[in-house]
Amino acid sequence: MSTSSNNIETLDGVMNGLMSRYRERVPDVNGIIDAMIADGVIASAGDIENDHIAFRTMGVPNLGIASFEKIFLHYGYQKRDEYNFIEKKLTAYWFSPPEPRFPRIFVSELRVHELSETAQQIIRNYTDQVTSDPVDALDLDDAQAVDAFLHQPLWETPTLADYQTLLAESEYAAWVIYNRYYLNHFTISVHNLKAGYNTIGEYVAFLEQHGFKLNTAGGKVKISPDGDLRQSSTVAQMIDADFAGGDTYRIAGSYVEFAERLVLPQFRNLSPESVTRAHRREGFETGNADKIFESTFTSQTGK
Ligand code: OOG
Ligand code: NI
Repeated sequence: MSTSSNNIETLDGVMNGLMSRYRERVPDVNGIIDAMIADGVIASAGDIENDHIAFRTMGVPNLGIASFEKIFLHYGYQKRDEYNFIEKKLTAYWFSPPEPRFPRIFVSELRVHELSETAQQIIRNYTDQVTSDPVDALDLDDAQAVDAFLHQPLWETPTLADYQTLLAESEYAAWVIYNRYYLNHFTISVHNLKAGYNTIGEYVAFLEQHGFKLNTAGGKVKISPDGDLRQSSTVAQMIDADFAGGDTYRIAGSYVEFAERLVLPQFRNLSPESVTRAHRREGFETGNADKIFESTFTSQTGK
């Protein structure tokens, strides 16, 4: 039994757990926060608006978006638009939050059945260990249980050979087989920062002055065709991964994203103080996202 106010409390707990593991895994997060504090952009991390967070999933029975989404639908998130990435063989949706203080969520899924037989077999070797939807067995009203679930192995630790075979065919597949439901990125809302930092161009200049390495796929700033959603991201940070059989290898972990959502044309006459999230460009953009995925790809991490 749960009331919606309980759900919001549980969601707070789940988000805090996700963000604390993410900050440990991705040193750029604290690095960027510290640089913003040093430059007087914010007083503390709490001043940052989190535009969205993102997760990656394997599209196989009992897993994928159909399983994963049950967690956040339970807390009042609503499923919104679908996006298709033909070459990367991915499907994604975004979910709008129950209250504007929570981030949007972007969840993608690998269409495993479109991969080669070899890659499918490798993936199924691991994911077939999941014989029922694990979210159905989870007490979604228990924030600690959900936090543990999001950071626990869903299948056996892969071998380095399997990781490398997957990497050669689908970098996304390799990322998920090792990193599972670890937070892929959080996103700093740039448009609500102080003047001088509140456009993506100015913000990217600030990041580069401080030495952060940016994803250059499709250019450092990805711009939607309507011009109103502008995104940049860091290159994923490398982690020392322990593989089955004792091999260790440096692989891509998670990254940080930056988004500027412009005020929609019909609201551009509003005074700046009266502009809210509802007046700005919503959702995501396939062309932008396609390049942001590459933040974890060797073409970017190996630069
Ligand atoms: C997600 C890439 C897309 C966005 O904001 O469009 C994305 C991922 O790398 O899993 O984050
Ligand atoms: Ni994103």
